[in-house]
Amino acid sequence: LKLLQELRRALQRDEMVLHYQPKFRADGGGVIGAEALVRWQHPGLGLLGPDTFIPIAERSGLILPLGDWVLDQACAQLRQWHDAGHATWSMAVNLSPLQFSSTTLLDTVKATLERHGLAPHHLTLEVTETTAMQDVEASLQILHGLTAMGVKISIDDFGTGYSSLLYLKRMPATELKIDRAFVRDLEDNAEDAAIVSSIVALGRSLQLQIVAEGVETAGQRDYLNELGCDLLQGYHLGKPVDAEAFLRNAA
Ligand code: G
Ligand code: G
Ligand code: MN
Ligand code: NA
Repeated sequence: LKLLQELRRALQRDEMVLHYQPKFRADGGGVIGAEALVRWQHPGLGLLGPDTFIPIAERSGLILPLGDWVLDQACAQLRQWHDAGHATWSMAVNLSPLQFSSTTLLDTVKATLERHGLAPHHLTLEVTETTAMQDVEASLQILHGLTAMGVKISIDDFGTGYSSLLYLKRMPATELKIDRAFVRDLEDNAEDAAIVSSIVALGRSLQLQIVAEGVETAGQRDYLNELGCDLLQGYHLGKPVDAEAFLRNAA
C-alpha cells in the first residue's frame, strides 16, 4: 500500500527513468534501435525494476499515466537520437493489458508521434501474446487502428502464450519476439532449437520479422543467426542502460 502511494507521487517527483536496450541485426550488422524499459529511482530503495511496480501500477490503473509518460519520454529520446544523426533508429515501447485496451490509446500514440515529429514506422509497440489474446476481436480492432497509422506491432514473449495460428494469421503484426525461455538452452537442447526454427519458418510465411531476446552468449548469437532470426537482443549484445550510455555504446 505504501509503495502504491509512493508510486502515485513518483511521476510528479520525476523519479521514473527509462533505460534502453539495443536491438541488433542478427547478421552482424549494427544497432537498429532500442527497447525502452522503465525503472523507478526510488528515494529510499534505489533503482527498482519494472517487476516490482508494474503489477501494482496495472492493478491500480496508474499504468495509464505511467504508460503515457513512458511513451512520451521514449519518443522524446528517439527525436534526440534522430537529430544527433541516428535517423534510422526505431524505438520499441511495451504496452500492458490495460494500456492496450484503453480507449485513448490510438489518440495518445498519434498525438505523441506528432508532438515529437516522428514518423509512425519508427515506433514499435510490444504487446505480449497473452495480452493480445484477452479479447481477440477487440484486440484486432486496436491492432488494425495502430497499423493503419503506420505504427509497428511486435508480439512479445512469443511461444509462451496460447495464440492460435489462425489468430496469428489475422493479426496485423510486424514482428515476432521469441521468448528468452527458448534461447537459454538453445545450444544443448535440440527441442528448443527446433522450436526456434519453426517460429522462424512460421514468421517467414506470415512475413513477420523475427527477433530473439535473451541472447547471453556468442554461441547463441551465431546459432540464432544461422536459424534465420532477423534481429537479436540480449545481455551479450547490450544490456539496458541509460540514454547517455546507450549513445556512447552505439557510437
Ligand atoms: O526491464 P526488465 O527486463 O526488468 O523488464 C521486465 C518486464 O517489465 C518485461 O516484461 C517488460 O516488458 C516490462 N516492462 C518494462 N518496461 C515497461 C514499460 O514501460 N511498460 C510496461 N507495460 N511494461 C514494461
Ligand atoms: O518481456 P520483455 O521482453 O519486455 O522483457 C524485457 C526484459 O528482459 C527486461 O527486464 C530486460 O532487462 C530483460 N533482458 C534483456 N536481455 C536479457 C538477457 O540477455 N537475459 C535475461 N535474462 N534478461 C534479459
Ligand atoms: Mn518487450
Ligand atoms: Na519478452
